[in-house]
Amino acid sequence: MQIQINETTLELIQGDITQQDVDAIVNAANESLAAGGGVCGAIYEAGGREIFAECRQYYKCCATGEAVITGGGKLTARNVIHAVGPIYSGTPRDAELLADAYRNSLRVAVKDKLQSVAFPSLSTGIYGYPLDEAAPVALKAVKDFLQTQSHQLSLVRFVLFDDKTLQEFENALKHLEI
Ligand code: AR6
Repeated sequence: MQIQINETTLELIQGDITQQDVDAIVNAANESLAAGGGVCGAIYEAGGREIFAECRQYYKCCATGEAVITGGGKLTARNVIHAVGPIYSGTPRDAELLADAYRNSLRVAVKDKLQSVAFPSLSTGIYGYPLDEAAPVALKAVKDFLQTQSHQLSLVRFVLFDDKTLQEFENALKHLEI
């Protein structure tokens, strides 16, 4: 499923984030930028430890809602943007921090003049954010960024791992006000 927002295609697909041929994939990182499970573990496996060594070399940590960029190691993607989503707490702050993580990832991409970025569903795995709450926040944050910021992005893709995640995002995209 995809929609067009001015010059940018916003696309939802089911798949593995590590296999994407884009300028940057986004890692669902933790504040210490250490390798972990989920998306992080898959990036470590497919892209190699140098991605995380570069994290340690250039950045000590990354606060929740923020994002930093490294090279893509052995991945097809040229770069990895490490974004830290919130650990779900059930408070209104969750949605602000989740939106920040998406917005700041796109800001980093724009700063480096990247044209294509692929996101996983941040925070909805180990960090426990309910999918039906996270999907509309994620899509609105990206849509608002694309509509209000100056950028050169031609593609923003969400790569959703399983049927349920894809369905929640498709549902949220249908209800997104453009
Ligand atoms: N491609 C796309 N999506 C994936 C993949 C993949 N290869 N693998 C898992 N997902 P998570 P979080 C989905 O747990 O909740 C790490 O240890 C997964 O099904 O990766 O932000 C970090 O180091 C879920 O829908 O990220 C942090 O400590 C979504 O990606 C912590 O987990 C996010 O799941 C971050 O937790």
